[in-house]
Amino acid sequence: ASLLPSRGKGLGTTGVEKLLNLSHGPNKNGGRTFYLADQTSDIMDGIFTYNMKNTANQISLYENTKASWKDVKYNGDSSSWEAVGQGPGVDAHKNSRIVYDYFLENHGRNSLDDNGMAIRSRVHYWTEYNNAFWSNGLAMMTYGDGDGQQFIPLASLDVTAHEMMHGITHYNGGLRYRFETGAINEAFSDTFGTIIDDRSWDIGEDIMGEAWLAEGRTALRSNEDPGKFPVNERFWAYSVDGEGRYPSHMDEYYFLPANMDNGGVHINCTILQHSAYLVAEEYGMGREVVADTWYRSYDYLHYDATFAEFREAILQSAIDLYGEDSEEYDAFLGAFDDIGLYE
Ligand code: ASN
Ligand code: ZN
Repeated sequence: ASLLPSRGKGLGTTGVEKLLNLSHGPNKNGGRTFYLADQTSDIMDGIFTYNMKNTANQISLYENTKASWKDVKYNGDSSSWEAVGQGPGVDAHKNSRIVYDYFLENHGRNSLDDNGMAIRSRVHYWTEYNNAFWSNGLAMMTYGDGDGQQFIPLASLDVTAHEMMHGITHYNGGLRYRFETGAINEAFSDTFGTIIDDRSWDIGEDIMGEAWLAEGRTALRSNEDPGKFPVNERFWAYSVDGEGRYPSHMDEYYFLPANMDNGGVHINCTILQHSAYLVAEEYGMGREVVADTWYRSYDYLHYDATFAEFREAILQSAIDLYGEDSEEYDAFLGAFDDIGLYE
């Protein structure tokens, strides 16, 4: 029997109540089962969230059923999803819809591929898993629950937007996940993550675990002041001053080998996203100017783009949108000077 749409509500990981778009259908006990399946948009295929039940392989979860894993959405016995363990599902499901709506309303983009593709997320991945990721091959997002020390469940709005942006980058031609190009890829994800979750310019303020909070790590990365947080200790020796802080200027670029964070993709990205912060706040152009210009710059990038080519792509996009004599163009130019990125 096909499922019917319904509304529900739930509590996210940090205890915030959220309205949800669900589906429901009859179950074999004569009652109803509710699913994290949002099929309320007639121009896209739907938003579906899956429960990995702390395993790493969803196929094995359903091998005794006739269903393909894609058919087995996260289910609950009520339209109210308020149990503690349901928080990651609630967050991933709701935040996917917020990010989908953001791109549709602000950039006229219909889902990750701009063709209405289904948005799928898996939560409760593995055990104590301290990460979240987008997979090009699976074409979906995956979220761990964290180990409680470094991270708590990772499906916050900024992280969800970050991961979905990896999907958008992929369907826009991709940016090879290595060295400078990979750092551009990461900078797109962090910049849109913080623009869509507009409470701050930090990434990950809702996912930090006890031990890291106790060390003053109130977020994972900052666009405003990258140096306020440390990079992974393994990379400290590669920092110019040995102090292992995230960089905000080309003079602080980390020259890491390919087998260390793909050449520093999650480190050197903060140089570029700091320029986004500067344009929005110090030059006073606001988040929308940054978002529109960065989004347009995909048109000028290619799979192996360098930082210098990224700079050109942004400046050309600013000319397209605002003209060469505009304060917006001057702001991007000034911010690139500020981070030491020249042609
Ligand atoms: N959280 C990381 C990211 O989205 C995972 C990874 O390194 N692929 O970039
Ligand atoms: Zn990323």
